[in-house]
Amino acid sequence: MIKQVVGCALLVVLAAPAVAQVKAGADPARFDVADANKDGQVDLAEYGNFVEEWVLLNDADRDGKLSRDELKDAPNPSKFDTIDSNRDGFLVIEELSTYSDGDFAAMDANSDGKIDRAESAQRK
Ligand SMILES: [Ca+2]
Ligand SMILES: [Ca+2]
Ligand SMILES: [Ca+2]
Repeated sequence: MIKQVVGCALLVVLAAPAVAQVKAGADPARFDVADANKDGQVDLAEYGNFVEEWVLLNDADRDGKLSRDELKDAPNPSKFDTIDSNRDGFLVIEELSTYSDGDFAAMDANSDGKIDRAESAQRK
């Protein structure tokens, strides 16, 4: 519990300046938003930051967790159960990071540690 609170506070501090640049309703598939340094590729750090910002954008009640209700407009609601590894009905950043690391690896077709636009487009 304490770990979650600290993690959440840290996230707010780290991500606050960037959130204003991301449009509300952005989803993790938004390549251009995720590519923070605009080099045409999204590396794992950029992807991780993007996921963290995405959590903040969708966390309407600011409790550091995403409920099913907060994600009702998400593009793939069926993924909720896949990501919610402890089945408590909430997604925390740890669960999303675990999922997004796997997601990233799955998209990185040539395993160079970066996702380019073509690899992103092939995402199912
Ligand atoms: Ca980049
Ligand atoms: Ca929440
Ligand atoms: Ca959970």
